[in-house]
Amino acid sequence: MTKSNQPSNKPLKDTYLKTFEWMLYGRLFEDKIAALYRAGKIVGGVYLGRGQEAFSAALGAQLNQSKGDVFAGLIRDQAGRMAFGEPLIESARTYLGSVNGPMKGRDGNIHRGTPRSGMPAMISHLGSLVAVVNGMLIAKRYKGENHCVGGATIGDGGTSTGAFHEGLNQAAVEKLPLVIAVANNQYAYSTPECHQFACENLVDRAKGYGIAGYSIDGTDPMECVTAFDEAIKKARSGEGPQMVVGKMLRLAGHGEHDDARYIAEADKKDHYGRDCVEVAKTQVIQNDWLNESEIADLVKRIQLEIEEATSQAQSEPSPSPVTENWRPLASTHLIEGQNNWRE
Ligand SMILES: Cc1ncc(C[n+]2csc(CCOP(=O)(O)OP(=O)(O)O)c2C)c(N)n1
Ligand SMILES: [Mg+2]
Repeated sequence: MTKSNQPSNKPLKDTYLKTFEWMLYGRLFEDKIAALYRAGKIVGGVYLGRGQEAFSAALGAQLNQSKGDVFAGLIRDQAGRMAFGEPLIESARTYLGSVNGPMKGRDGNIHRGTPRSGMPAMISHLGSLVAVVNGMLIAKRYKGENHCVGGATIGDGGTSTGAFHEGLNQAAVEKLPLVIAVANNQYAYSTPECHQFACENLVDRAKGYGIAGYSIDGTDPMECVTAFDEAIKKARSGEGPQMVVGKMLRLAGHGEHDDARYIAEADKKDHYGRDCVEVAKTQVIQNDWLNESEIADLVKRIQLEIEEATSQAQSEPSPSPVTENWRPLASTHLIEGQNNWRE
């Protein structure tokens, strides 16, 4: 972290281990999904959060669904979604087009959501989700629910959109409890960061909005846990929006259809090219929180759960082209008196 923004509190072992576990879930589930995609079993696109699990899970794991918090993730946030509370089976059902999934088999990858449990469905138009989270937080404020925090993620490229600017400005003016997590993975598809922004560090923008900013190493899970701990606490206590900028490298293509040959070898060998999951394993061992065989057992247990969830989702039916009404999910029950929306 930059010195002026050094977090004052030490990460709790429990929070770290919870984050580590969700990082593993995210990584191992996406490895399986990528394999199924290459095997032709997934119809939609597949976009991985490889290399960003620490940043994503540290936010999702420290937001609290039962306190009314909100988590709005994007395409690199499998780990964060699971950490926030999305059941593994629902992720599997969405990718595999099961009619039993939250999107009833209509989505195919990452536009899933359960707004009433604090997770708005992802909007692909980058920056737009910030205003959605603002709206959810303003609604909670009107209802007197004053201690909820909204976490929203965005990539380096997404911070250049008008919607991002408008959303951040509104959050700042309204002093909303928004934690905006900017994952600077140095590329927006194939566009490198030197063609994205001219400021030295994206956190410099926080000053312009009049909000708090943190600049952290997104490949360091310990730093991710401590920074989001502090940012969430400050947002919850009424200090207004908090911008956490994490630097890392996207360790995959933009999607699994992209071989990312444009990423320079020098970037891969750089400090930020390291794998946060490997860093986390080293940190848990160094702290004597888990040993290698305990980590191996954890990996095995998670892999087994993933195999069960993906097998179950594959055994479930797709939506029927004949009997499915194909109306928007949010209005289907209003039109037909059915409660098709899960929440
Ligand atoms: C407003 C808008 N413009 C363009 C796109 C197309 N698009 C989808 S992902 C992407 C790259 C995003 O880069 P970044 O924000 O850095 O996120 P990353 O993919 O690196 O996680 C682009 C340009 C979009 N979805 N929305
Ligand atoms: Mg990017």
